Amino acid sequence: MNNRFRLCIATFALIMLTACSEDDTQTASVDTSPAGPTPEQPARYETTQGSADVFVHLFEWRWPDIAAECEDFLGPNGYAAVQISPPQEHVQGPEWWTRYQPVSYKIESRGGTRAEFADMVKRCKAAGVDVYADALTNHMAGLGSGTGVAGTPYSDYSYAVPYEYDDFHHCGRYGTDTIADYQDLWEVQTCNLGTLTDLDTGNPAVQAKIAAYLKDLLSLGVAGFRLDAVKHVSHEEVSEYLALLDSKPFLFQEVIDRGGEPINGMDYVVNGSVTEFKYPIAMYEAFEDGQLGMLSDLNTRAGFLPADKAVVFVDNHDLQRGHAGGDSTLTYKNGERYDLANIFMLGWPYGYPKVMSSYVFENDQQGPPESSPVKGAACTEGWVCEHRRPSRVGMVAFRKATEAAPVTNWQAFGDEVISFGRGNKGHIVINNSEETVDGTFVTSMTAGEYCNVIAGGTAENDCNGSIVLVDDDGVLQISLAPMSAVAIHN
Ligand code: AAO
Repeated sequence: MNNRFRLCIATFALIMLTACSEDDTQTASVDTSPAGPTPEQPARYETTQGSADVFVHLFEWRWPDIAAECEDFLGPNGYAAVQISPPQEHVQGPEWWTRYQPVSYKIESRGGTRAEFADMVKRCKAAGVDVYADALTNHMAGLGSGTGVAGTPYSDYSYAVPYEYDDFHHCGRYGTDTIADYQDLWEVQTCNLGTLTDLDTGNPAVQAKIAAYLKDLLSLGVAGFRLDAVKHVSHEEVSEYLALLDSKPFLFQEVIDRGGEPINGMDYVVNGSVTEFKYPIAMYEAFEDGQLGMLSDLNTRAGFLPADKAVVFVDNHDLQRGHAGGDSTLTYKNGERYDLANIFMLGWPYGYPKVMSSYVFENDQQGPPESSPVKGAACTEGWVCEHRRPSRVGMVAFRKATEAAPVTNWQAFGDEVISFGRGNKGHIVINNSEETVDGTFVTSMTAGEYCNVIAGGTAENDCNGSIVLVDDDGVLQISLAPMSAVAIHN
C-alpha cells in the first residue's frame, strides 16, 4: 500500500471513506431474502444465507484420535461436525489415496477397526459433533488384484460385497475404458475414473448394496456423508439409491464444476448440498492476486450454487496437492494469506464452510504420519492442525454469533483492505497487504469495548486478543499490522 492511500484512510475516515476508495469502494449486494427450511433440509440449514455452523475435515486422522479431538477440542470450540476419511476396507499401501480404492464394505481401514469407528461416532455425538463419512459410491478399486487392509482378496471387477463383472460399467472406449473427454456426459458417467472400476449405479442390485453400506454407517450413528466422485454417477441414480435409506442424512456431493462442462453442480442440488469448487478459486484470486474488493458479490455470482446448498472451502485434500485443478489454491503452505482467506470464509454468510486440517507433506503421494496428531495440549510435528489455530476458533464463534445477519457497511480500500459488518452483531476488517493500515472503519455495532477474536479467546470469556473500541458513532479506530485482521462480535 502506498503512503497516499494510508493517509487517505487515516485523514478522511468516516465521512470520506467512500470518496477515498474511488471506484474500489463497493456496496454489498447480498441476497437476504428469506427462504425458510423445507422439511427435507437438515436443521443445520435453517439460515437463509448459508449455515451458521462450521465443520472440519480431519484428513487421515485415525478414529481414536478423532474421538479424543471431538471431546477435547471440536465440541468445546463449537465445530458442528467432522468429515472423516473413507472408512471402508481399501487397497494396501502407504499413500493417502489408497483410502479411495474400496475392496469391500467392511468398516476396517487405516483409520481403525469397526469397534473404534463405532466408539468414535458415539463419543463425537456425545460431544455435540456430527460425523460425516466419506462414502465411495461411484467405484471400487483400480484394476488389479491383491488383498485389502482387512485381509479380503479382490481381483479385476470382483469384490467381496459381492460385486462381479456385470455389476460394473464397461464403456468400451479407448481400449482402456478410462474417461478422456469431460465434455461427454455419457463417458464421464459410464467410463472409469482412471482405472477405478466404475459401478453400474443404474442397476437396482448395485443400488441396494450401496444403500446397505450407507445404512450400516447410519446404524453406527453417522450423521451425514460426503458422496465422493458423484459427478460420475447421474444425479437421478444418486436419488434412487438414497431413496432406499430409512432416513435423510446430511449430504454433500463432490461435483467438481468450474463451468464449461455438461455436468453442473446445480443438477445435484435435488439430493442435498454440493461442493462449490469455484469458491477456492475466488479465495485464491482475492488473497493471492490481491483482489479483495471483488468479494462483495460472492452470493450473487453467476454459476455459484445457492448459499444454502453450497459447501465451501479454501482448499481440500485434492486441491492442496495440486490434484483436480488445484494449481490456483491457497494452502497452509501460503502462510498468513491462507489464514486471512479462512477468516473471510468464516465471516462471510455464504455456504456451509469446511475448515481443512492437514498433515505436512513434501509430495502429493505421501501418506499421513504414524504418530497421533495431538500430544498433551499441542499438535505434534507432522500435523498442521489448522483447525486449532486461534483465528479459526475465534471465527467459528463469530459465525455463530452473527447467524442470519446480512452483510452491512461493506467497504473496500484499494485491492488489499476490506471492512464489512454483519448488522449490529459483528464486524471484520482484513488487511491483506504488506503494510500497516491505520484507519477508522464504519460499523453498525453498539459503542463499547470488544475483543478481537482473531487472536483467540472469546468475547464472553478471556480475551486473548487485543481490546478494540467502537465509539458512539459506531466507528472502529484501529491499527492493523501487515497481513492481519480484526473481528469483533457481541
Ligand atoms: C490413483 C491414480 C489413478 C489410478 C487410480 C487407480 O492417480 O491414475 O487410475 O489410482 O489405481 C484419489 C486420487 C487419485 C487416485 C484415487 C484412487 O486423487 O489420484 O487415483 O484417489 O486411489 C476427478 C473427479 C473427482 C476426483 C478427482 C481427483 O471428478 O471426483 O478427479 N476427486 C475424488 C477424491 C479424490 C479421489 C477420488 C475422487 C477417487 O476427492 O481424492 O482420488 O475416489 C477435471 C474434471 C474433474 C476431475 C479432474 C481430474 O477437472 O472436471 O471432475 O476430477 O479433471 O483431474 C480445471 C478444470 C477442472 C478440471 C481441472 C483438472 O481446473 O476447471 O474442471 O482443471 O483438469
